[in-house]
Amino acid sequence: MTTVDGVLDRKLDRVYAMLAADREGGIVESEVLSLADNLGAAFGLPTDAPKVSRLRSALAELWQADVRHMDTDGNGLVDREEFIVGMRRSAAHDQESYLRRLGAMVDAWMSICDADDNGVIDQQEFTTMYARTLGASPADLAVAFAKLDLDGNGTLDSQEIRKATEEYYTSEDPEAPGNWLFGPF
Ligand SMILES: [Ca+2]
Ligand SMILES: [Ca+2]
Ligand SMILES: [Ca+2]
Repeated sequence: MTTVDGVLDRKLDRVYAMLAADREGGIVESEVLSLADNLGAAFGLPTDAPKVSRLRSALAELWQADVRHMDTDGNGLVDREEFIVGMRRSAAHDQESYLRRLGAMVDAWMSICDADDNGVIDQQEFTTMYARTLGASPADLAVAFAKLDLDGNGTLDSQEIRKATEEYYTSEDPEAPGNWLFGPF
């Protein structure tokens, strides 16, 4: 039994919870892909919108390359423990391509969030995303946004997002700003 106590384990556990939605017992491909539709819907986008399709493709690649191999007991579901162990194994096996796949997913996620299409995420877009998808409070999200906005210019650009993605999925540092990528940590 893997215990969820380290910083990285806690973060992976949160990703698991997002992917698992309300399903008991583990995650399946259709549910992972439906995350794209759900996020799009939060921004009023139809399921065939290009931004939604892009996120669905990135999630499908992540499923094919990483997640589907994690069902080690072969019961057709990737449960919490299989997911956390599997993500750590993917990172150890080939961190560069693992981070490339995660980066593509996070970029697609953020492009849905970039409602005014100016290429960066402002605080209002960030707050809208997580208030609608995670139900986080605006005050907590303001703190998260300030952590991720490394140069303090009021927007998150692709470099800041990429750095946060790398930290989120690899760092054990409890103070890493990237820990806040998916809202309050
Ligand atoms: Ca399983
Ligand atoms: Ca924007
Ligand atoms: Ca910035």
